[in-house]
Amino acid sequence: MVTNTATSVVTIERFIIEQERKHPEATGALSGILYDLALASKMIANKVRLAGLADVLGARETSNVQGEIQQKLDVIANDIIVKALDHGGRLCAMASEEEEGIIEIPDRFDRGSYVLLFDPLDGSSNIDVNIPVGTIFSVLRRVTPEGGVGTVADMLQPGYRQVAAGYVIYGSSTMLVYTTGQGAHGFTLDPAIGEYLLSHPNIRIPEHGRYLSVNEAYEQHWTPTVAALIQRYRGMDGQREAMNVRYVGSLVADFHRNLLGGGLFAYPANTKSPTGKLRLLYECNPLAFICEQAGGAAIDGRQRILDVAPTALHQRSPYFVGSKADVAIASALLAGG
Ligand code: P6P
Repeated sequence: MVTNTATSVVTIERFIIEQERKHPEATGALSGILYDLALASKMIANKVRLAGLADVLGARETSNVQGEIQQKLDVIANDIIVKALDHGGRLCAMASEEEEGIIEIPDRFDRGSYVLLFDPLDGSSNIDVNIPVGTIFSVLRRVTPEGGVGTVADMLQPGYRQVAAGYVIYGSSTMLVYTTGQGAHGFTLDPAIGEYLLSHPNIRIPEHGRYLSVNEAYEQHWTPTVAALIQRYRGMDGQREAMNVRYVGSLVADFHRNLLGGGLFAYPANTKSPTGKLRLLYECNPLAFICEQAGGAAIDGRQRILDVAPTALHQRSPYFVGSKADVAIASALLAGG
Protein backbone atom coordinates (compact mmCIF):
# COMPACT_ATOMS: atom_id res chain seq x y z
CA MET A 1 0.00 0.00 0.00
CA VAL A 2 1.35 3.50 -0.87
CA THR A 3 1.03 6.07 1.92
CA ASN A 4 -0.31 9.35 0.60
CA THR A 5 2.08 11.95 2.00
CA ALA A 6 0.86 14.72 -0.28
CA THR A 7 -0.33 17.87 1.49
CA SER A 8 -4.04 18.32 1.00
CA VAL A 9 -4.87 21.07 -1.47
CA VAL A 10 -7.48 23.34 0.10
CA THR A 11 -8.63 26.47 -1.70
CA ILE A 12 -9.77 29.48 0.29
CA GLU A 13 -13.29 28.99 -1.05
CA ARG A 14 -13.39 25.41 0.25
CA PHE A 15 -11.97 26.55 3.61
CA ILE A 16 -14.54 29.35 3.97
CA ILE A 17 -17.35 26.87 3.28
CA GLU A 18 -16.00 24.43 5.88
CA GLN A 19 -15.76 27.25 8.44
CA GLU A 20 -19.31 28.35 7.65
CA ARG A 21 -20.61 24.80 8.19
CA LYS A 22 -19.54 25.09 11.84
CA HIS A 23 -22.25 27.74 12.24
CA PRO A 24 -25.66 26.25 11.34
CA GLU A 25 -27.21 29.70 11.73
CA ALA A 26 -24.90 31.18 9.09
CA THR A 27 -26.67 32.59 6.02
CA GLY A 28 -23.56 32.59 3.84
CA ALA A 29 -23.45 36.40 3.70
CA LEU A 30 -20.14 36.68 5.54
CA SER A 31 -18.69 33.92 3.36
CA GLY A 32 -19.79 35.90 0.32
CA ILE A 33 -17.97 38.99 1.60
CA LEU A 34 -14.79 36.97 2.07
CA TYR A 35 -15.08 35.48 -1.44
CA ASP A 36 -15.47 38.96 -2.92
CA LEU A 37 -12.51 40.29 -0.94
CA ALA A 38 -10.36 37.39 -2.16
CA LEU A 39 -11.36 38.21 -5.75
CA ALA A 40 -10.64 41.92 -5.28
CA SER A 41 -7.22 41.15 -3.82
CA LYS A 42 -6.32 39.02 -6.86
CA MET A 43 -7.20 41.96 -9.09
CA ILE A 44 -5.13 44.32 -6.92
CA ALA A 45 -2.22 41.85 -6.91
CA ASN A 46 -2.29 41.87 -10.69
CA LYS A 47 -2.05 45.68 -10.73
CA VAL A 48 0.71 45.74 -8.09
CA ARG A 49 2.74 43.11 -9.95
CA LEU A 50 2.56 45.12 -13.17
CA ALA A 51 2.98 48.52 -11.50
CA GLY A 52 6.48 49.06 -12.86
CA LEU A 53 5.36 48.35 -16.40
CA ALA A 54 1.88 49.80 -16.60
CA ASP A 55 2.79 53.34 -15.58
CA VAL A 56 0.59 53.26 -12.50
CA LEU A 57 3.57 54.20 -10.41
CA GLY A 58 4.00 57.56 -8.90
CA ALA A 59 1.81 59.87 -6.95
CA ARG A 60 -1.30 61.54 -8.30
CA GLU A 61 -1.77 65.23 -7.68
CA THR A 62 -4.80 64.45 -5.48
CA SER A 63 -4.49 63.74 -1.76
CA ASN A 64 -6.72 61.67 0.54
CA VAL A 65 -8.44 62.55 3.79
CA GLN A 66 -5.16 62.00 5.57
CA GLY A 67 -3.56 64.70 3.46
CA GLU A 68 -1.26 62.06 2.00
CA ILE A 69 -0.45 62.31 -1.71
CA GLN A 70 -2.37 59.41 -3.18
CA GLN A 71 -0.37 56.89 -5.12
CA LYS A 72 -2.23 55.94 -8.30
CA LEU A 73 -2.35 52.29 -7.20
CA ASP A 74 -4.08 52.97 -3.90
CA VAL A 75 -6.87 54.80 -5.69
CA ILE A 76 -7.14 51.90 -8.16
CA ALA A 77 -7.16 49.41 -5.28
CA ASN A 78 -9.85 51.39 -3.50
CA ASP A 79 -12.09 51.35 -6.57
CA ILE A 80 -11.52 47.62 -7.16
CA ILE A 81 -12.70 46.79 -3.64
CA VAL A 82 -15.74 49.09 -3.83
CA LYS A 83 -16.86 47.65 -7.18
CA ALA A 84 -16.27 44.07 -6.06
CA LEU A 85 -18.35 44.44 -2.90
CA ASP A 86 -21.01 47.10 -3.53
CA HIS A 87 -23.54 44.90 -5.35
CA GLY A 88 -23.51 41.60 -3.40
CA GLY A 89 -26.35 42.63 -1.09
CA ARG A 90 -24.31 41.76 2.01
CA LEU A 91 -23.09 45.24 3.00
CA CYS A 92 -25.05 48.33 4.01
CA ALA A 93 -22.00 50.64 3.77
CA MET A 94 -18.21 50.71 3.52
CA ALA A 95 -15.44 52.96 4.81
CA SER A 96 -11.98 53.38 3.33
CA GLU A 97 -8.80 55.15 4.33
CA GLU A 98 -8.97 56.78 0.92
CA GLU A 99 -12.40 58.35 1.35
CA GLU A 100 -13.39 60.97 3.94
CA GLY A 101 -16.99 59.86 4.45
CA ILE A 102 -18.63 56.47 4.38
CA ILE A 103 -19.18 54.78 1.01
CA GLU A 104 -22.91 54.19 0.53
CA ILE A 105 -24.39 51.21 -1.29
CA PRO A 106 -26.20 52.51 -4.43
CA ASP A 107 -30.00 52.37 -4.24
CA ARG A 108 -30.10 49.88 -7.14
CA PHE A 109 -28.44 47.26 -4.95
CA ASP A 110 -29.79 45.42 -1.88
CA ARG A 111 -28.34 46.44 1.47
CA GLY A 112 -27.17 43.73 3.84
CA SER A 113 -26.31 43.26 7.50
CA TYR A 114 -22.59 44.03 7.47
CA VAL A 115 -20.19 46.93 7.01
CA LEU A 116 -16.69 46.71 5.57
CA LEU A 117 -13.83 49.00 6.58
CA PHE A 118 -10.54 48.83 4.74
CA ASP A 119 -7.19 50.30 3.88
CA PRO A 120 -6.98 49.39 0.21
CA LEU A 121 -3.23 49.63 -0.18
CA ASP A 122 -1.34 50.30 3.01
CA GLY A 123 2.26 51.37 2.70
CA SER A 124 1.56 52.71 -0.77
CA SER A 125 4.38 55.25 -0.46
CA ASN A 126 6.70 52.22 -0.83
CA ILE A 127 5.24 51.14 -4.16
CA ASP A 128 7.79 52.86 -6.37
CA VAL A 129 10.69 51.05 -4.69
CA ASN A 130 9.08 47.61 -4.81
CA ILE A 131 8.66 47.16 -1.06
CA PRO A 132 5.73 44.90 -0.06
CA VAL A 133 2.41 46.68 0.40
CA GLY A 134 -0.88 45.37 1.71
CA THR A 135 -4.66 45.52 1.94
CA ILE A 136 -6.26 45.44 5.40
CA PHE A 137 -9.96 44.82 6.05
CA SER A 138 -12.42 44.61 8.93
CA VAL A 139 -16.05 43.38 8.92
CA LEU A 140 -18.66 44.38 11.50
CA ARG A 141 -22.35 43.51 11.80
CA ARG A 142 -24.50 46.63 11.37
CA VAL A 143 -26.15 48.18 14.44
CA THR A 144 -28.69 50.33 12.51
CA PRO A 145 -32.04 48.91 11.34
CA GLU A 146 -31.88 46.26 8.59
CA GLY A 147 -32.66 47.46 5.08
CA GLY A 148 -31.81 51.12 5.63
CA VAL A 149 -28.66 52.90 4.55
CA GLY A 150 -25.59 52.21 6.64
CA THR A 151 -24.28 55.07 8.76
CA VAL A 152 -21.11 56.02 10.63
CA ALA A 153 -22.75 54.51 13.73
CA ASP A 154 -22.33 51.10 12.08
CA MET A 155 -18.59 51.80 11.76
CA LEU A 156 -17.88 53.25 15.21
CA GLN A 157 -17.88 49.95 17.08
CA PRO A 158 -15.10 48.59 19.32
CA GLY A 159 -12.85 46.04 17.68
CA TYR A 160 -14.05 43.12 19.79
CA ARG A 161 -17.28 43.29 17.74
CA GLN A 162 -15.51 42.41 14.49
CA VAL A 163 -16.93 39.29 12.84
CA ALA A 164 -14.02 38.97 10.40
CA ALA A 165 -10.69 40.66 9.72
CA GLY A 166 -7.80 40.08 7.38
CA TYR A 167 -4.97 41.40 5.32
CA VAL A 168 -3.31 40.66 2.00
CA ILE A 169 0.43 41.10 1.61
CA TYR A 170 1.67 41.74 -1.92
CA GLY A 171 5.21 40.52 -1.34
CA SER A 172 7.48 37.85 -2.82
CA SER A 173 4.21 35.96 -2.96
CA THR A 174 0.66 37.20 -2.46
CA MET A 175 -0.80 35.93 0.81
CA LEU A 176 -4.21 36.45 2.37
CA VAL A 177 -4.49 35.98 6.14
CA TYR A 178 -7.90 36.18 7.80
CA THR A 179 -9.89 35.25 10.88
CA THR A 180 -13.59 34.91 11.70
CA GLY A 181 -12.76 34.19 15.33
CA GLN A 182 -11.85 30.55 14.68
CA GLY A 183 -8.09 30.97 14.49
CA ALA A 184 -5.94 32.85 11.98
CA HIS A 185 -5.28 31.17 8.65
CA GLY A 186 -2.97 32.02 5.74
CA PHE A 187 -3.49 31.35 2.04
CA THR A 188 -0.90 31.76 -0.69
CA LEU A 189 -1.96 32.76 -4.19
CA ASP A 190 -0.88 30.33 -6.90
CA PRO A 191 -0.78 32.67 -9.89
CA ALA A 192 -0.64 29.73 -12.31
CA ILE A 193 -4.20 28.74 -11.38
CA GLY A 194 -5.42 32.00 -9.80
CA GLU A 195 -6.35 30.25 -6.57
CA TYR A 196 -5.52 31.00 -2.95
CA LEU A 197 -4.35 27.72 -1.37
CA LEU A 198 -4.21 27.06 2.37
CA SER A 199 -0.52 27.35 3.30
CA HIS A 200 -0.54 28.50 6.96
CA PRO A 201 -3.42 26.86 8.89
CA ASN A 202 -3.91 27.96 12.51
CA ILE A 203 -1.08 30.49 12.66
CA ARG A 204 0.45 30.79 16.15
CA ILE A 205 2.70 33.74 17.01
CA PRO A 206 5.64 32.81 19.32
CA GLU A 207 5.18 33.95 22.92
CA HIS A 208 8.45 35.91 22.84
CA GLY A 209 9.49 38.05 19.88
CA ARG A 210 12.69 37.93 17.87
CA TYR A 211 12.04 41.20 16.10
CA LEU A 212 11.37 44.77 17.21
CA SER A 213 9.69 46.92 14.57
CA VAL A 214 9.78 50.61 15.45
CA ASN A 215 10.84 53.77 13.61
CA GLU A 216 13.83 54.86 15.67
CA ALA A 217 13.97 58.21 13.84
CA TYR A 218 11.29 59.42 16.28
CA GLU A 219 13.31 58.53 19.37
CA GLN A 220 13.71 62.15 20.44
CA HIS A 221 9.93 62.60 20.13
CA TRP A 222 8.98 59.72 22.48
CA THR A 223 7.99 60.16 26.12
CA PRO A 224 10.65 59.01 28.62
CA THR A 225 8.45 55.98 29.43
CA VAL A 226 8.25 54.91 25.79
CA ALA A 227 11.99 55.50 25.40
CA ALA A 228 12.62 53.25 28.43
CA LEU A 229 10.34 50.59 26.96
CA ILE A 230 12.22 50.56 23.65
CA GLN A 231 15.49 50.34 25.59
CA ARG A 232 14.05 47.27 27.34
CA TYR A 233 13.32 45.63 23.99
CA ARG A 234 16.83 46.51 22.84
CA GLY A 235 18.19 44.60 25.86
CA MET A 236 19.82 47.76 27.18
CA ASP A 237 18.55 47.43 30.76
CA GLY A 238 19.36 43.76 31.18
CA GLN A 239 15.71 42.85 31.75
CA ARG A 240 15.21 41.19 28.38
CA GLU A 241 17.37 39.62 25.69
CA ALA A 242 17.99 42.11 22.88
CA MET A 243 15.57 41.95 19.96
CA ASN A 244 16.72 42.40 16.37
CA VAL A 245 15.34 45.61 14.86
CA ARG A 246 13.48 44.99 11.62
CA TYR A 247 11.47 47.93 10.27
CA VAL A 248 10.26 47.94 6.66
CA GLY A 249 8.02 50.96 7.06
CA SER A 250 5.11 49.04 5.56
CA LEU A 251 2.73 47.93 8.32
CA VAL A 252 1.51 44.73 6.67
CA ALA A 253 5.08 43.61 5.88
CA ASP A 254 6.29 44.28 9.43
CA PHE A 255 3.19 42.74 11.01
CA HIS A 256 3.28 39.61 8.83
CA ARG A 257 6.95 38.88 9.57
CA ASN A 258 6.35 39.27 13.30
CA LEU A 259 3.17 37.15 13.19
CA LEU A 260 5.01 34.21 11.64
CA GLY A 261 8.38 34.59 13.40
CA GLY A 262 7.51 36.36 16.64
CA GLY A 263 8.05 40.03 17.32
CA LEU A 264 6.63 43.32 18.43
CA PHE A 265 5.52 46.20 16.23
CA ALA A 266 5.36 49.54 17.98
CA TYR A 267 4.08 52.86 16.69
CA PRO A 268 3.94 54.93 19.88
CA ALA A 269 2.48 58.38 20.17
CA ASN A 270 5.16 61.02 19.71
CA THR A 271 5.28 64.81 19.71
CA LYS A 272 4.77 64.78 15.92
CA SER A 273 1.87 62.27 16.11
CA PRO A 274 0.36 62.83 19.58
CA THR A 275 -2.30 60.14 19.04
CA GLY A 276 -0.03 57.85 17.02
CA LYS A 277 -0.14 57.45 13.25
CA LEU A 278 -2.00 54.22 12.54
CA ARG A 279 -5.77 54.22 12.09
CA LEU A 280 -7.80 52.39 14.72
CA LEU A 281 -10.73 51.07 12.69
CA TYR A 282 -9.11 49.68 9.55
CA GLU A 283 -5.49 49.10 10.57
CA CYS A 284 -5.11 48.54 14.34
CA ASN A 285 -8.35 46.63 14.98
CA PRO A 286 -8.21 44.06 12.16
CA LEU A 287 -4.54 43.22 12.78
CA ALA A 288 -5.23 43.03 16.53
CA PHE A 289 -8.08 40.56 15.93
CA ILE A 290 -5.77 38.36 13.84
CA CYS A 291 -2.92 38.66 16.32
CA GLU A 292 -5.09 37.68 19.31
CA GLN A 293 -6.49 34.74 17.34
CA ALA A 294 -2.87 33.64 16.77
CA GLY A 295 -2.11 33.88 20.51
CA GLY A 296 -0.65 37.39 20.52
CA ALA A 297 -1.87 40.70 21.90
CA ALA A 298 -2.39 44.35 20.93
CA ILE A 299 -2.71 47.49 23.07
CA ASP A 300 -2.72 51.25 22.66
CA GLY A 301 -0.44 51.64 25.69
CA ARG A 302 -3.28 51.86 28.20
CA GLN A 303 -5.78 49.20 27.17
CA ARG A 304 -6.51 46.34 24.80
CA ILE A 305 -6.93 47.83 21.35
CA LEU A 306 -10.09 45.81 20.70
CA ASP A 307 -11.75 47.46 23.72
CA VAL A 308 -11.21 51.04 22.53
CA ALA A 309 -14.52 52.81 21.92
CA PRO A 310 -14.10 54.68 18.61
CA THR A 311 -15.33 58.27 18.23
CA ALA A 312 -14.23 59.08 14.66
CA LEU A 313 -13.92 57.13 11.42
CA HIS A 314 -10.28 57.95 10.75
CA GLN A 315 -9.06 58.27 14.31
CA ARG A 316 -5.50 57.25 14.99
CA SER A 317 -4.08 55.29 17.91
CA PRO A 318 -0.74 54.48 19.48
CA TYR A 319 -0.13 50.80 18.72
CA PHE A 320 1.84 47.91 20.22
CA VAL A 321 1.06 44.54 18.62
CA GLY A 322 2.70 41.12 18.50
CA SER A 323 4.08 38.44 20.82
CA LYS A 324 2.08 38.27 24.02
CA ALA A 325 5.02 38.41 26.45
CA ASP A 326 6.43 41.50 24.72
CA VAL A 327 3.11 43.31 24.65
CA ALA A 328 2.83 42.50 28.37
CA ILE A 329 6.13 44.35 28.94
CA ALA A 330 4.64 47.40 27.19
CA SER A 331 1.48 47.14 29.32
CA ALA A 332 3.52 47.00 32.53
CA LEU A 333 5.84 49.87 31.70
CA LEU A 334 3.31 52.15 30.03
CA ALA A 335 0.67 51.62 32.71
CA GLY A 336 3.02 53.74 34.76
CA GLY A 337 2.16 56.48 32.29
P1 P6P B 1 6.66 55.99 9.46
C1 P6P B 1 2.80 53.56 5.70
O1 P6P B 1 2.71 54.92 5.29
C2 P6P B 1 2.23 53.46 7.10
O2 P6P B 1 0.92 53.89 7.14
C3 P6P B 1 2.35 52.02 7.59
O3 P6P B 1 2.24 51.10 6.55
C4 P6P B 1 3.71 52.00 8.25
O4 P6P B 1 3.80 51.06 9.29
C5 P6P B 1 3.84 53.42 8.78
O5 P6P B 1 3.02 54.26 7.97
C6 P6P B 1 5.27 53.92 8.69
O6 P6P B 1 5.27 55.21 9.26
O7 P6P B 1 6.29 57.25 10.20
O8 P6P B 1 7.54 55.07 10.31
O9 P6P B 1 7.23 56.21 8.09
